[in-house]
Amino acid sequence: MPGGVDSPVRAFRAVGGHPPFVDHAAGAYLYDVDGNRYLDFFGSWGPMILGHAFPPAVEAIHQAAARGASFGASHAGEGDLAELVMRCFPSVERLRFTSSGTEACMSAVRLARGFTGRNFVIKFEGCYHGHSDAMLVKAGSGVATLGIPGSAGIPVETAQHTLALPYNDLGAVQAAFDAYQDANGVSQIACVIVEPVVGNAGTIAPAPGYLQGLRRLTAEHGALLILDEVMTGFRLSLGGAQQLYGITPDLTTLGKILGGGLPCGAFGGRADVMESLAPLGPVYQAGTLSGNPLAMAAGAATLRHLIEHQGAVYSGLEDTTAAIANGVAALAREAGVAMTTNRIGSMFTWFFTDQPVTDFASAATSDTQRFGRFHHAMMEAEVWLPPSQFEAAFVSTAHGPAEVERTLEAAKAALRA
Ligand code: KE4
Repeated sequence: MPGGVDSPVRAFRAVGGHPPFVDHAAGAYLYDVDGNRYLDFFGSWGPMILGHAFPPAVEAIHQAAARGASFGASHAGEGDLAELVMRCFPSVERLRFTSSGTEACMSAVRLARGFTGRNFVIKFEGCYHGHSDAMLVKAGSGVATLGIPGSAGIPVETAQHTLALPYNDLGAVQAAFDAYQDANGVSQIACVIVEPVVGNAGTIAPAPGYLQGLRRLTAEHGALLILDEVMTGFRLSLGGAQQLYGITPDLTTLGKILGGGLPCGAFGGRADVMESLAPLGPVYQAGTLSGNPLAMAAGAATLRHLIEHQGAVYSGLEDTTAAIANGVAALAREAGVAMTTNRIGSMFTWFFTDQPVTDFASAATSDTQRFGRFHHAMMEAEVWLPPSQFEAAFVSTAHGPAEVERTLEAAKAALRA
C-alpha cells in the first residue's frame, strides 16, 4: 500500500514522525495497537461528530447488515435519509447519494456544466472539493488566468477550464465573470464551487458579505452557486453554513457526517437542475454502492440524534470547542508563541503565525515546522491533532470537561517546549 495509507494525509508527511495504527475507537478516543489511548481531534476528518462507536449508529448498522449489505436496487433507507437531509437543508429539493464527497462534488460540477451548457468553473485557492481532475487545479499566474494542473496525471486542457481564485476576494470573482463572456456578453462560467467556511486551508471564515456577493454575482450571470458543505454540513449547524449565513445555493454537496462514518456523499438542490440527471435528463452520473443500506442506516441514526437533540448538541459543541481553542490560544500568548486561532463552532485551527488568516496566502505564512513540533509534542501527550497545519480540527459531543483539561495541560507543556 503506497505510503502505507489509503489517503495521503494519514502518513504524517506534513508533521514528521510515524503515525500510530489504530486498533479501535470509542467516544472521543482512538486506541492504537500498542495500547496507547489518544484524544481525537480529527474525528475521521469530520464524520464522528457524536464520537466513535456511537451506540445508536452501531445498532443501526448491525440491524441493516443482517438484512443484506447492498441491493443495487431502490429501498426505503434512501428515502428515509433523503427526508432527514431535506429537513435540515430547505434548499435541497432533490438529491442523489454517492459514496464519497469527491463523487458528490465531481457530479455537482458536471451537472452544472450540463445544465448551463458552459465549460468554465470557478473554485478558490485553499478550498478542496475532492480529487476529481477538474478540482485538482492550482491558480494560474494572474487572477483571471486559466488554471494549471494541481497533480500529475491531469491534462492541461482539463485544468484550463477551472479558474482558481483567491478566497474572500469578490473583486477577483467579478474580474473572472467580466473576462469569461462570449461575443454577446453571455457568461461562459457554469458554476462557482466554494467551501462556505474553509476547512482545507485550515479553518477560514468568509468575510462579511462575501458569500452574499458570490450569490449575487452567480445569479447575475446565470452561473450556479455550489456550496460544498461536505465538511460544514451538520457540523456548523443542522443546516450547515448556508443556515448560519442565510445563503440559498443552487446546489449543495454533502458527505462525512451524512454517513455517520460509513462511505456516503450526496449532492442536491434545485429540482430543475437535478432533473437534468440520468435517467430523467442528459447528465450521466452513477454508482454501484450509492445509497448503500448500511450507510443510509448509519447516517439516519446520526442525523436523527442531531435533529432531536440539536439544542444541547450545538451549544455543547460551541462551549467545549471555545474552551479548548481559546484556552490554548491564551497559553500560546503566555509562552510567547505566535498563534492565530480561527474557530467556527466545533471546527478550528491554531495557525502558527502572528497574522490574521483570511485566505490561503495568509494561512501559508504559518510556521509549519513549528506546527510539526507542536503536533509531535501533543502526540507524546496522547493528544492527536490533525497532522497538518492546513487542516481543521474537530470536536465531538463525546469531548467534555476532562478532555478540555487534558488538552490544555498537554498544550501548556508543548508550547513551553
Ligand atoms: P471525500 O472524497 O474525502 O469523502 O470528500 C472530499 C471532500 C470534499 N469537500 C470537502 C470540503 C472536504 O473537506 C473533502 C475531504 N476532506 C479531507 C480532509 N481535509 C478528507 C481527508 C482525506 O483526504 O483523507
